[in-house]
Amino acid sequence: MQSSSEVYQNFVNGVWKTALSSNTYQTLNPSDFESVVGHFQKSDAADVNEAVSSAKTALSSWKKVPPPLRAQYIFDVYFLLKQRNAKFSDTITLESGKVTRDSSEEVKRAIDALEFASGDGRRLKGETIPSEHRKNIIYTIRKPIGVIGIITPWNFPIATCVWKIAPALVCGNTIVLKPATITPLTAIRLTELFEEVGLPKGVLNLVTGPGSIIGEAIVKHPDINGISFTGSSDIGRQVYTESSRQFKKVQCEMGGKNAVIVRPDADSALVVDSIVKGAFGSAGQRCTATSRVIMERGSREKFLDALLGRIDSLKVGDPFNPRSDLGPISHRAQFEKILNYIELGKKEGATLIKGGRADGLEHQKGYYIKPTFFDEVKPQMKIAQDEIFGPVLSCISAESLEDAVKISNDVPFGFKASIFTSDFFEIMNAIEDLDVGMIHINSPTLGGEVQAPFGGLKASGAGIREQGTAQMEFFSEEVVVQMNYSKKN
Ligand code: UN1
Repeated sequence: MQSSSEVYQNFVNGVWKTALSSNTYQTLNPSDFESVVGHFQKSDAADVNEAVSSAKTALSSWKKVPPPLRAQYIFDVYFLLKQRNAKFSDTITLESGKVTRDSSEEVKRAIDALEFASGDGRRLKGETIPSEHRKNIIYTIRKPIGVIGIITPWNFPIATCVWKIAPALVCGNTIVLKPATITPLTAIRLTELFEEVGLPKGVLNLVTGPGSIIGEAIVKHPDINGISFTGSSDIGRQVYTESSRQFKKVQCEMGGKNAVIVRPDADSALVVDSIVKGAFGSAGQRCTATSRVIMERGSREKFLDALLGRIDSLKVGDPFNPRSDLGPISHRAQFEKILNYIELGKKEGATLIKGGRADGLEHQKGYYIKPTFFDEVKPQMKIAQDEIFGPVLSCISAESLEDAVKISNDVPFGFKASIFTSDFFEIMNAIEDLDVGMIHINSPTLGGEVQAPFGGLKASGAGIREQGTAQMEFFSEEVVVQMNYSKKN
């Protein structure tokens, strides 16, 4: 693949411009790390200050635009993105390494999020509440929070941007967006769509650069009133702590260590298909990925052979090749982290059945890792406790449903869990006892639908959920009005 010498800019106050320092950095194609995707602004706190002041100025008129008219811009972007799905999907594949099937599924998710949020312009409702006083009425209205800092991850370069930006704008906020350092191009292309539909200047600003500098500058900035963050639990903790210290409204969507519990009666084909999708889709780089499978020893024969056979049939390779099931890992640091975990798993005494670094010719210039399967994993091993964020699946044995639920719960994370069975009583008990934000019955741990709230418990999520009706709750403040029309107190 050819290197690009194109230089991309920040978007501040409706203008594409270079960082004040004039510094840039480059990103690399993860399936061919000798080729440059583009050159991006290496912004610092001064650029963040400028973007925040532009967003602050734009806020006073943007918040007066009636919500259904604000939502019209979202609707217009929805139409553009629908037409350009394939182009966006290619950009995602180029900079993140996701196979095109996964990329276009992600774009579809962004389209759904735009559709859902644009309807919210006509539904930004409050409520009326009876008063204990005669001739008094209480009602609530929804006001914007103000300037929102949006910080997004590299594994979902468009969907996470969209499902934060769209409701934030409908609620009347203005935005400073900081996309992931290694996948800024998709966010730039998305910002161009908002420019194309004529979003007023200063309402959406974008700055690119290192999280340690501009992410921190955004979180600390006194004129930023709310933060919506998606990323690791380690960074999320810092974002949450600093934001709370300043009484900013904050939501953090973070890591997972999601388990699939397979009961002896489960349908084998469904189990295998769901685990393979969950563990190896997007090369396991999703907070909703399946990283543990928990089953009873007596069930192993029924499921394991079929599962290992399916894993063998997965093709690792060029993410633009429609036959590839797994593309490369998105960047070097993540690639090395995953390989280190594979080494650690062996040292901890787990049995590596298959996987590790891919070694074919076509893999030489990319960060490719084969679907990796560890057997005989003990629940307290690091590979069963830490979020690896790669195509690594651990198989853990349980004695009973109760034991399986306990193992599923006994990790720092609480994003998702799946259970496969047709037994009504087991299903109901699992739903009651699983400590996660999202539970799947007979379906993979992956994903979510934009009209449902999305997020986890414990180290997986903090603050009000994203998506669903929760998104309007997060991106607006509910203000109470009490009116007395009795002419006395
Ligand atoms: C999904 O897995 O369907 O970081 C979406 C993540 C999430 C987005 C996940 N914020 O993986």
